[in-house]
Amino acid sequence: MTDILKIVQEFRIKGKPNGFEKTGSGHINDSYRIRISPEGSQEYLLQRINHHIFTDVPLLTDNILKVTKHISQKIHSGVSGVPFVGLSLIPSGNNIFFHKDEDGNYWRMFNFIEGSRSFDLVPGPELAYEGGIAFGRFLSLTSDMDATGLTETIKDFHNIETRLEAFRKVCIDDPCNRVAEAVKEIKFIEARADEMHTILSLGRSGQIPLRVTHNDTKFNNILFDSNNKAICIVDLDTVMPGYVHYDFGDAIRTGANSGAEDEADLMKVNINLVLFKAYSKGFLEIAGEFLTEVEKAHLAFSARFMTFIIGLRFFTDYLGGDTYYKTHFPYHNLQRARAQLKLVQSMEENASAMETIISDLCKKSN
Ligand code: GN1
Ligand code: MG
Repeated sequence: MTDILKIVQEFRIKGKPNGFEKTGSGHINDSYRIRISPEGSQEYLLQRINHHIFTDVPLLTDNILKVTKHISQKIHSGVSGVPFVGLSLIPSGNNIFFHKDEDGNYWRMFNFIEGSRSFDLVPGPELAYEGGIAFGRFLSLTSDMDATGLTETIKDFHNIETRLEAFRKVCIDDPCNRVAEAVKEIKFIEARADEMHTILSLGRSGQIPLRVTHNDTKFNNILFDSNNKAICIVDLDTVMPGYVHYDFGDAIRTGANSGAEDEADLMKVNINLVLFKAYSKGFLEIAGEFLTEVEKAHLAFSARFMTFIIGLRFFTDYLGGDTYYKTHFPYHNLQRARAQLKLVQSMEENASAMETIISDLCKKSN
């Protein structure tokens, strides 16, 4: 077992580490909250980076440094309306902001944001609205960064072409003999595959701009204070060039779902239009000022697109033998995929209502 407190010593922290606990519900990295004495001292968040997924840790670190420095500078220069508490990487002994241990694992450390909490399921429209403001502001804060100055930490992350290719390949290879029992899901995916190229086509033809996007805007990546005000956006591993639709869509997938991401009872999985409207309202109050008409016109669709592509990825991982996402029980990825595909279906049934909500909000923000 890794000696967590020994790893902590590799970083330049203030105070003495005196305990830790595992925290967070991410599917990729492992996170530990590090307690520091004397009591009341700044605590830290230690993370083991999954280097099988983020294969170039120095480049990943460089991206995060660029983004956190950019946001901190804005906070310190008092840009109005910035509610964010700065997240910063803690230097390691050799000043490179990560540590590689004897077993080849990579570790990094952030300041722990005291008194904050996050929500896997959104409790109500007030929080959804706050979340929309937070991700709108993240986009606005990074809008003057040069997108080409950041590297793609995972190549083709939301590229539907390569995601479908990987899916079709695993359907043919069928390494775990799981295809025969998954015909219904395969048909569901193939029936929608063409439509799901929309965002990529708009980008390739220059109709929507590349921006600095977060790309993993799960609602639980927003930290709230005890007054339910959003104070920080975390999980910056995939901040890189992307389209606004990736961020808006993924936030709706998780922030306006009436069920959990891996809900087993599909009856519980539906798009919640009240939460959808509240999130969209907050988001457009900020981002409505700088998004183009073409970008706005595809926001409602992007929720369906991102739900589809994440469902496709869970399903591909299931068919391939569960090698990418952490799973907590057998068939977990299949259960996640089914819940996502059910949410796609619910969004299809509510597509015109979602379009109307967005176009009404856009009229107001004009
Ligand atoms: C992963 O970091 P985490 O576990 O929240 C994944 C996202 C998916 C998400 C689905 C690097 O995010 O793309 O949307 O799971 N991150 C990576 O819950 O693949
Ligand atoms: Mg993540």
